[in-house]
Formats: sequence, C-alpha cells, structure tokens
Amino acid sequence: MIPEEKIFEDKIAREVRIEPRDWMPADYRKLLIRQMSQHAHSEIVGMLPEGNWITRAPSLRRKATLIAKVQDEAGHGLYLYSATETLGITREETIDQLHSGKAKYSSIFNYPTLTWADIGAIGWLVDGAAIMNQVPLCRASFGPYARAMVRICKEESFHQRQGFEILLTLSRGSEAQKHMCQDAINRWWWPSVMMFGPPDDASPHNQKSMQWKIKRFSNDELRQKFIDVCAEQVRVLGMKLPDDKMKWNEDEQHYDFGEINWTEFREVVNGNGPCNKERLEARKKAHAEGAWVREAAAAYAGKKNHSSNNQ
Ligand code: FAQ
Repeated sequence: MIPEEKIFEDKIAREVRIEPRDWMPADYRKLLIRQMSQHAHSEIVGMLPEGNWITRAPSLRRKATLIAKVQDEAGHGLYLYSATETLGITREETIDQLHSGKAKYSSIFNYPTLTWADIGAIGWLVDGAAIMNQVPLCRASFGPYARAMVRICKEESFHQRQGFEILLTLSRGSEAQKHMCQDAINRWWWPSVMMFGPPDDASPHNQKSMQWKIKRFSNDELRQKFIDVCAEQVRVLGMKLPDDKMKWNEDEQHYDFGEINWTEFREVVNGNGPCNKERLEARKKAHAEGAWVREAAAAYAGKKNHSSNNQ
C-alpha cells in the first residue's frame, strides 16, 4: 500500500470526509462519478413525468406546489452535477453520457403519469424511496456528495408530504377519486420497490461502495425499510398495496413481500421501458434548444474576464 492510500483508508476508517483535492484511489473516483452523475441525471429526467401535469393541476394551489417541486428537482440536478465536477469530469461529458445512452438514470422515470393521482403517488412512493436511500448518503465519505444530500433530503421530505396529502385528499373524495388513488398506487408500487436496485447478490458495486462508505446500507436493506414504512402508511389512506404476499413477520420484525419482477427491471434499465425513448428525446431537445443560453452565458463570462484582465 502506498502512503497516500494508507492515509485515505485511515480517513475512511475514522469517518473523516474525503475532499476533492485529497488523494483517492482511481476506483473510488470512478465509483463516485458513476453514482453521482447517474443520480444527477435521475433528478433532471425526473422532472419530466411530473412536468407533464403542471398545465393540468386541479387548482392554483396544486399548480404552484407542483411547479416548485419540479424546480427543486432541477436544483438537485445542479448541485449533483457541480459536486460531480469536483472529481475532474466536466458537465458536458456527463450530459453527453446521458444523451448517448451510456449513463443510466433511475428506472422509475420511465413510467407514464396517466392521472393526477400519479403526482400524489410519485410524491409519496418515489420521493419516499428517494429519502430512504438518500438520508444515509448524507453520511457518504465524499464531502461534496454528502453536503449536497443534506439540502436535497430536506426538500424531498417536503415533496413526500405533498404527495401523501394529494393521495389523502383523493382517498376521502368521490368513488371515482378513490379509484384513481388506488389505481395510481397499484401502478407505482412495484417500480418504486425496484428503485433500490438489484438484489444484493446481483449488485456488482455494493461491496466496494459499502467498504468505502459511499453507501451505508445495501439495496435490500433499504428496500425492506421502505416496504415496512409504506405498509403502515397505506392504512392511513385506507388503500391497499398490490401485493397479496405482504404479511407481517413477527419473528423477523418486518413485512414479508411478494416476488419482484426483475425481468421488468432489467428491461427498463436497458432502455425498453414504456417511456425510455420519450424521456431521452425530451432531454436532448431541451439541451439543443438551450444551446443559445449556454453560448450567451459563455460569451458574457468571456467579456467579463476580458474587461477585468484589462483593469
Ligand atoms: N435504475 O451494483 P448496483 C430522485 C444500475 S431519486 C437504473 O446495485 P449501486 C429524486 C446501477 O447503476 C432516484 N439503474 O449499483 C426524485 C448499476 O449500473 P452500472 C435516483 C439502476 O450504484 C424524486 C447496476 O444497475 N437516486 O431522482 C437502478 O451500488 C421524484 C448495478 O447496480 C439515486 O441515484 C435503478 N433503479 O446501487 C426526482 C440515489 N438501480 O452503473 C424527481 C443514488 C441500479 O454499473 C421526482 N444512487 N441500477 O451500469 C444509489 O444509491 C445507487 O446508485 C443505487 C444502485 C442504489 C441506485
């Protein structure tokens, strides 16, 4: 072990944060760039299914809240792209990886939002799953990632509550609204359970990520915590989770659950989900249409630098 590596491992062991200028193993850098950029992509692609409902939100209050939520997701993407840049990769490179299909983003955003209740289900389940996964990331060993996650988690908690409140309102409404609520839960439940990633015995990055304290819990551990929380919360809504096998296990003090359709997960991750093509096209179009803004900003920055150099 070279001396720098010893210092690095010692910091990890003592829970001292690794900062961008510190020496780090090439694989640690690679693991972080992969996860953080994928996380950033998920935030900005995640704006699309919800953005679809801004013009159709059922009241001014709902519309204002949804606009704020979607805007928050853009902010999360920006913190995460910036944090990823501290590892020595440019934003252009990471965005290119998304557009070329080389980089992944969360499977969950490849499902359609068919009714207003889907906005509630995304808030409750998708943001709920995101919080479960991201609160431990506030203790990730890499400083910029951990710090970005603190603010992100605060905002996601608010999103989760607004989603739950949408569903609660629908669950106390007319028969048609109750039906809409249950239908959205039925469609979003299993994709949300899959968000935590493949099972631990099929998760190639798990071991290194846990060893280097990027991830603090494995995919299956977080999935189980999420299921246990939702199994209780769904009762408040007076709705059901679409899993006949879900049952409290007294010995293990958690809920047992049915089989996850991993074939569906793999299909979605490999680009064959219901909305993969649409999502990527929308991102590429937005990027192309925003080219003039980037050019103008670069020209303005260049002019400013030029004039300050001449002073
Ligand atoms: N979708 O070895 P592992 C949000 C890939 S929250 C697609 O287990 P790892 C907020 C994985 O990349 C959603 N791909 O990997 C919001 C790897 O592929 P690779 C985003 C997935 O990293 C809410 C391969 O499978 N959150 O956006 C998925 O140890 C509402 C093997 O997997 C984060 O990204 C998946 N679900 O564990 C926004 C959190 N799962 O790269 C709008 C940070 C796995 O080798 C509205 N990320 N893969 O080609 C993480 O915690 C981890 O990266 C995991 C995966 C847990 C996602």
